[in-house]
Amino acid sequence: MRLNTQVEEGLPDNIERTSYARDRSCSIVHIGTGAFHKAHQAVYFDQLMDAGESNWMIHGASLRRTVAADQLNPQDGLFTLTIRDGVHTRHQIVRSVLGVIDATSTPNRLIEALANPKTVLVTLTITEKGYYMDPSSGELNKNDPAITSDFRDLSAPKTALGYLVAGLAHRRNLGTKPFTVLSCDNIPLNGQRVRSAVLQLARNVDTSLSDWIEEEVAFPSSMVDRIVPATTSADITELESNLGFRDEALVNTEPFSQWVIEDKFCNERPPLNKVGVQFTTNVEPFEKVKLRFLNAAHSTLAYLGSLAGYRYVHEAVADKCFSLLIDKVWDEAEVTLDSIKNFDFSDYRSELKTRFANTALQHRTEQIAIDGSQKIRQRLLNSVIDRRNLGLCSPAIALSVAGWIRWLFGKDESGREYEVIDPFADQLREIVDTVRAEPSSLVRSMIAFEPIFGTEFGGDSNFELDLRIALSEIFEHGIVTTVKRFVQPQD
Ligand code: CS2
Repeated sequence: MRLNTQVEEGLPDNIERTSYARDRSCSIVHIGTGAFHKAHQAVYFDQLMDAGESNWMIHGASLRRTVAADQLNPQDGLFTLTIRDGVHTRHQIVRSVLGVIDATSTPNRLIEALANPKTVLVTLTITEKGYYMDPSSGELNKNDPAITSDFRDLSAPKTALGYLVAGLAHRRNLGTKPFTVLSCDNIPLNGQRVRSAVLQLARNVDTSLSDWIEEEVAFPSSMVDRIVPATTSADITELESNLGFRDEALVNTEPFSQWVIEDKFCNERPPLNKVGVQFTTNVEPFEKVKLRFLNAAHSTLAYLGSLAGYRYVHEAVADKCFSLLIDKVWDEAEVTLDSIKNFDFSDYRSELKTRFANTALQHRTEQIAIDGSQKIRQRLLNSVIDRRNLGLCSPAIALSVAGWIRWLFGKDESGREYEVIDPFADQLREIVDTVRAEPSSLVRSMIAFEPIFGTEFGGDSNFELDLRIALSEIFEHGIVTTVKRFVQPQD
């Protein structure tokens, strides 16, 4: 029995769910209907409608794969959110997604939804690489085939950026107010970045369109936070045997959830403050804290932890030496952060440790390791740059970055091979294959890879030295001993 509206109506009361009538219109188009969206934005809008606000249903859309549509459409958009704190498990049916537009087969349907005057907000979770930007400079990668295709023709766009421009162009032609574009990805100043990319694409279509977008469209930045491990088939089977229905769109998450949004909308603003979302004039301090603490630690555990044989985040942080390493990475990051009113760094750090230790989440280190080239700049390298400006070096962060470089070898210390999933996998692999395990040349060649490192690290002999020391130690003694010696140098 597969979850759908009829099945949901017959579910016992102990399965939590909202009770508003779902036959209301959609004001939101969400591009990138994956697990994160389902466990985060979809839940906030579900609660918002349950709190009496109308018309905040979501049209999901996916651009690359049919999975989201295959999972959600036969279920009338319904899915179960399983929230695990390590002791208790709660199941909640989320009802705010109307269905998913499969743009791989029906691009026009997505353009129509974007052009529809009822759509007031377009949210995005397309992951870092979905923005086609150079991680170091934030510049649009105009040579990428998907972007060159969108530059040529926007009748069936290849990228989310292309869809935004196509949708906005229709609205302008029809005299319809534009929608707000709200990025929900882990990129610094995500609003400004998506705005600049959209303007570059639009300028190519027609400069009067880009002028209109520049004047009329709001691109607030936002900081999103909730840990959402990929769902496994075992999770789906377990839910079916516990609750009696099958849910192909199931997602698992933790109790924690946070969303901070820059208060800048050009069309109706959902009153999300009613359900715990914070609107602010400046998201940047929140973004930095999250990227440089939570995500920096995640990436550290992903590469070093996974290479050391830890499959899950909770296993890696249970290792005292890895936990101490995270403290050192955080100590280095903390001096680069602006203070936030009513926000205590040490409380946040200890809350993060508790979140990471959640054994019920089963958050795979290899899941976080994906697309490192798109992540390490904002999570790790930007702290190094800020510290250097303060006259400080960053040995703990260098060890974390060395873990990423070691990860690019595609084989761990026990000889197990794995795939390095990354848009730059081929180029990075070439660097690794050329210089192999010779730390000095390897570090120099990596630092010269401008899409990630920019030009800022070429003359930084301190960082280069720290990286070289860390890599040499890893090659000579292995990950576990290197981490141990780093956190307990006296041993
Ligand atoms: C993780 C994030 O996969 C990753 O790169 O670091 O998805 C992380 O779980 C979220 O940002 C938490 O909010």
